[in-house]
Amino acid sequence: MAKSNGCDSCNDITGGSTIDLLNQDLAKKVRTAYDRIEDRGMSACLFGSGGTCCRICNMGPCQIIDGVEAMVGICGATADTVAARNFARLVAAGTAAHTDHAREMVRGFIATAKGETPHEIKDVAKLHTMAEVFGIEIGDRDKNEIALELGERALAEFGQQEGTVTMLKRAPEKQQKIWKEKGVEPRGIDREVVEMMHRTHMGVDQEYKNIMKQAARCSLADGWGASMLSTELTDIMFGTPVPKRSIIDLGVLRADMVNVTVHGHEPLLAESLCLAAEDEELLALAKKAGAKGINLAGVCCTGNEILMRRGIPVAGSFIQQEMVLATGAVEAMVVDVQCVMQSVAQVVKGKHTDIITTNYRAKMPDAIHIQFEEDEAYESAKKILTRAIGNFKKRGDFYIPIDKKFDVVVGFSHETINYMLGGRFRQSYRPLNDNIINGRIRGIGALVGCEHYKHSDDVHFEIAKELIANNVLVLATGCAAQALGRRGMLRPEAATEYAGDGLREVCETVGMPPVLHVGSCVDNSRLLIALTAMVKEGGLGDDISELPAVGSAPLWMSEKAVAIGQYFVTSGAHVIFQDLPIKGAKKFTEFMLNGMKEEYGASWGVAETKDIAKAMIAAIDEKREALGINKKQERVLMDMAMRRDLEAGTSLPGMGCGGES
Ligand code: NFS
Ligand code: SF4
Repeated sequence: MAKSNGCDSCNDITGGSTIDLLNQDLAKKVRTAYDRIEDRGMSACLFGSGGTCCRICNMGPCQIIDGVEAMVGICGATADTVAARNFARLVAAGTAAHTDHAREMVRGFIATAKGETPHEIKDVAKLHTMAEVFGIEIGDRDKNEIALELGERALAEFGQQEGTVTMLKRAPEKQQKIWKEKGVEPRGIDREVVEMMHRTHMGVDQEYKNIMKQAARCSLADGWGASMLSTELTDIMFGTPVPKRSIIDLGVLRADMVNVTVHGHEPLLAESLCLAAEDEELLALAKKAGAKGINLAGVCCTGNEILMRRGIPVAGSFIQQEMVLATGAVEAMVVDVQCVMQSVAQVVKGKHTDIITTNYRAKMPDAIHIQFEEDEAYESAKKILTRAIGNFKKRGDFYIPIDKKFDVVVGFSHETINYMLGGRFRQSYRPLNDNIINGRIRGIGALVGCEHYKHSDDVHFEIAKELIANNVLVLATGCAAQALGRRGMLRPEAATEYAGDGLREVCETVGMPPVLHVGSCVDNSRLLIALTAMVKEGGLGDDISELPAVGSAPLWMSEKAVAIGQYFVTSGAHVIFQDLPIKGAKKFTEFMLNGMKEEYGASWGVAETKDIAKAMIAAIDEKREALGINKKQERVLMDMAMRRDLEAGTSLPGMGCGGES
């Protein structure tokens, strides 16, 4: 990490504790992605970043220059075709990642319903809601029986060949009509990924709009299919998130405990580790090794999953995964799938830390593998923790930053938002819609997705600051949410410090932060449900495209972020990224940035990070204008009835408890 001082990004890193760590000798020896970016010393290939490099057949690779006749592909493919194919393949890969994650969660759910895991069906109310969505009889049936039927129906959606994915019908009716008319309703989840890969094979679909039609269908199979199944069934099994206080910071590692970080995405293993970390036998073993106990901490989206549901602290986000290990204080980093850098196994060379892979799909050189079996979940978890405890005595020099920890309040599932804003006795989105209509809240801005080493770490913070100062309520997921947590934006106090008058008034009355942590990346499906609830509540138009709501993944890096962006656009929500690999193809770019609007009521947008907040606010104002609610209003104080309604939601179960465990 020698470059911690030279590079823009590192100078801004987060809450002070990363800088603090980087200044320690032991961390200076570690090479990170920042160093690798500097060492590469070359800028990205223009064809690759413009979307016009094709290597899908062996006559290529072909680098296409739009408008130059001699520079089409050997097969004659144009820039528009190639860029659309490449983009569509990003959507397919992102969808595949969410899909495979979701499939594992559904399989775990079925095993749980059969009593084969240490978990149980926790949220019976949500089980019943989902049973209704799937048309499953509830009556006085046992919860496990209903869950088993739901699980099997859900699993069948992956391989379904005809019909439509069930949860599409949760969308606003107008939205559903648009999808039907355009012929983009997903038939089955896996089918749409396979068809996307087929259509982008050499010599198949050669019309960029038609390619993007399948990309739209594929992305809906992610958002309203796989991701939504994953979120809902995981909630039923592990509990729907309610507000919890916790911490997101490197400093959550403990000097006197066995530190085990969970990194990846599928929370089945992490939940088992949470249970096993309280096992008497293991605690005795830890004590014998000289530790006070076992300290679990999250990284990336597994971190988000157990943060949201259990209040377990997060040690670091995507860009911090190497730094978490650079502390020298981690006995084991347990990884499963997605967003795990190959470098983590190199960072721990010469340290006592084990990198433990747990999923047969994702092995790493220089790591050890302990396969996680869901029917032996507890035993697998114990095996992993036993290994970590064995490492504690071998810990050498370490450094855990201790200052600048911000508390975070997390757990803003759709249900929590409903409850919190609607009040205990009248759960609804009415007060939210009313506050948008009366202008206290200007609109909704979703900040989602990854972090990126090529950009400064305060990008999310600066965007959120500008949004909330302009009374835009921010909903955050993924690593973006963690970045905001590190900067103190997930505290109720942030409303007083940063929010505009209207938003501040609402936040202070309810006691909520101006930036709500909604969950992991698969939990972007919660945003679809929240937006739908706003439409159904009335007063803000008939479909998602009329809502003053806009999304951005300012620092996207993974294909999953593109799949997410695509399903939001196809669902009617405008989405702004900092760049997209499309600019080498003129007609295709025009279609993505404008043409899609005619089809789905929303399009992609591109803006430099410093302009993203402005672009988001402009998009919100455009919707407010169209709804006729953009009048500049006098600030109206809430009347007593309204205040009572809002206050009814303040004392939530779980609020203020949880925390460091
Ligand atoms: Ni989302 Fe979450 Fe993070 Fe990006 Fe990776 S962990 S699934 S893909 S980097 S937000
Ligand atoms: Fe080149 Fe066409 Fe083959 Fe792509 S499909 S690599 S453009 S020949």
